[in-house]
Amino acid sequence: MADTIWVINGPNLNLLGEREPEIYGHDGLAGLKARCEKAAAAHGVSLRFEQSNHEGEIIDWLHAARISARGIILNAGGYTHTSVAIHDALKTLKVPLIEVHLSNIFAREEFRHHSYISPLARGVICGLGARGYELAIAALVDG
Ligand code: CA2
Repeated sequence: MADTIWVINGPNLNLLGEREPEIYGHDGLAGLKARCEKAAAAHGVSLRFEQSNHEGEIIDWLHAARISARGIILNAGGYTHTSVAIHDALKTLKVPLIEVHLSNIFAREEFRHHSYISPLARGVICGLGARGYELAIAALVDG
């Protein structure tokens, strides 16, 4: 478990590849998962990759990972900009957190510029698409 990196994806990311490819790219969630698994294997760590449209399920995964994971990569989707409940769960983490977004949230609407996640993250990567997840895995392995 201490060698497991959790990748947690929030609402609507199950629709990746189906709409707005100019923002989110052409790859679907399965392709993103495959890239993360390949990166984790190359670094000798195991990976748990999840997606949910439900805030409580995301919080349950954060609780499950909060002490024993190698680290957590979180793309909370739209909850990034709204969720005090996810912010509160992140406050209890004993392991490093990296916030990732496929798109550059600062080049988009003003309401995407604020994140309830960023103050609790070791680092934030946005605008690099799936590459951002691979970089986050490398950063967690580096420690
Ligand atoms: O850029 C990101 O990764 C986001 O976290 C994606 C969220 C958005 O609310 C954040 O501001 C930035 C939305 C994910 C929606 O994903 C879709 C994928 C395909 C089609 C429609 C939505």
